[in-house]
This record gives sequence, structure tokens and C-alpha cells, in this order.
Amino acid sequence: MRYQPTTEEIAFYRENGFVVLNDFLSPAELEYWRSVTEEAVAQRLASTADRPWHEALNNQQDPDAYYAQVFTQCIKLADTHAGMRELMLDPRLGELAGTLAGVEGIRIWHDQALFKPPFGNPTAWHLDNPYWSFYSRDAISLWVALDDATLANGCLWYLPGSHKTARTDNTGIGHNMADLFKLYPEWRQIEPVACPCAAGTAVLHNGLTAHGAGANMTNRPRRAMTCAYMPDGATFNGQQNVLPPDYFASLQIGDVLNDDRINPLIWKRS
Ligand SMILES: O=C(O)CCC(=O)C(=O)O
Ligand SMILES: [Fe+2]
Repeated sequence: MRYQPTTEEIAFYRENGFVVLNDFLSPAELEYWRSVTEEAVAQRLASTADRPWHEALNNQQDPDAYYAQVFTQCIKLADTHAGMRELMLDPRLGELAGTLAGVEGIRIWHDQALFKPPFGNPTAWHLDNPYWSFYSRDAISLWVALDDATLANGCLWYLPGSHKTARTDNTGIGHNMADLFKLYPEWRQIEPVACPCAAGTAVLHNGLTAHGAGANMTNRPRRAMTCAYMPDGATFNGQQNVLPPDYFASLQIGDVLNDDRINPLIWKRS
């Protein structure tokens, strides 16, 4: 695993709000990530008992729903699959995220498998951090391609530099690709950048960088395993998002989100 970004990669990330790290996983590691992710997703989809409360929102009951055809989306697989837990708690992932973000510590917000199905719908332009239970200009997500991601099957696209002017109000991910531009008409001037990449590549983005993905025009899935990270010290903003109901009920706005069972600290700068 290539978890120590170069000076150029760090500078690119800070300037543009995303970076592509080629050859992140070795071929053997990629094989392992694929098998763990496939197994964890299959297990999750087979068991309603394993499904966290917030996953009902994904409408997986209705395969014809629009959003179900954007992704098969499985959140917090580390909570229900031991192999995934081991992959996600790897401190090297925290070091990579923390080094790019320039923060002192990294906690897991949530992991998430995102499988765009064959002939799947596009992922509308959106921001991630406004959904979450903390606001931070230094949140960062890791997106690992488990298949080659191409212009044909729905690779990621970014609006470079949008993290610098993003706010925390949310449009949500709806059907319309362009809804985000109602909130940010000035971003229509930014030239979008596509990030096609080989399987085993890591793409990282700031939680406030605008991004989306095209439709999958192919007859094969476009699989990715991702994890969203919260800088250590981030505080509760009043939104529940994926917080368990009892923990959510115990929080006041401004409380530090530092429960290691819910948001494991996977790396601290030494
Ligand atoms: O995989 C995709 O199409 C979108 C990924 C995404 O929105 C994310 O990782 O935050
Ligand atoms: Fe996203």
C-alpha cells in the first residue's frame, strides 16, 4: 500500500481538493480488498438484522427506485464484517488521510461500499460534509477503485478548488445532476475534471469538494470501497446522519465526537 503521498501530491490535494494516487494497492492487496468488500456487501444485503437503521433510507427494498440504480450503497461494513474492520482500522489509511488533510489525528466517520450497477444512473454533483454530524474544512474521503473506473462506467469527476468556497448548506443528491449549481451558480464557470483510473488506485477528496460521477454505460458493475474521515477534535453540529440513536440523543451541539467505539481514532501524528 502506497500510503505516504509525495510533496507534489499533497500540494495538488490542498490546491484542488482532490488527488489521484496511482498504484495505491498492490495486485495482491487489490484482490484481497475486492474479496473482503464483495463478501461484506453480500452478507449485508442478505441480512436485514445487520442493516444499520440509516440504511433503510437507501431504498434497497425497491430495486427500481432511482437511487438504488445510482449505487448499491452499504455503509459501516466494518461494524458487521471482521475482515472489513481490519482493513478500515489500518493506521496507514489514517496516516495517508491525515497527511493530505494536514491534521493531527484521523477518526473514521463511516466506511461505504459504492457499487454502481451495470447501466447504473449517474451520481449527481454534491458535497459530502454537509450531510455529516460535524462540519470541518479538513474532512477527507478515500475512494478505492475495485474495478477500472472509466469515462464509460462512471469514474469520479471534480470541480477543482471548489472546497475553498464551499459552504455547509446541503442540496442533497437528487435526480438532477445540476441541482448543486442552484446553490453555487458561480461554480458553473469551473471546468470539471474527470478521474479515470485503474483498479487499485486511490482517489481522495476534501469533504467540501464538489464531485459526481457519470452513468455506467457498460454491462459490468463499477465497484469502489470508500471511507470518510473526520479530523480528531471535530464537534457535533446537531445532525444525526449515521450516529446511533442513543449516542445522538446524548449529544449537545459543540460536543467533541470522540467515542472510539463509534468513531475510531485510527491515526495520530507522532
Ligand atoms: O462513487 C461514486 O459515484 C460517488 C462517490 C462519492 O460521492 C463519494 O465517495 O463521496
Ligand atoms: Fe460523495
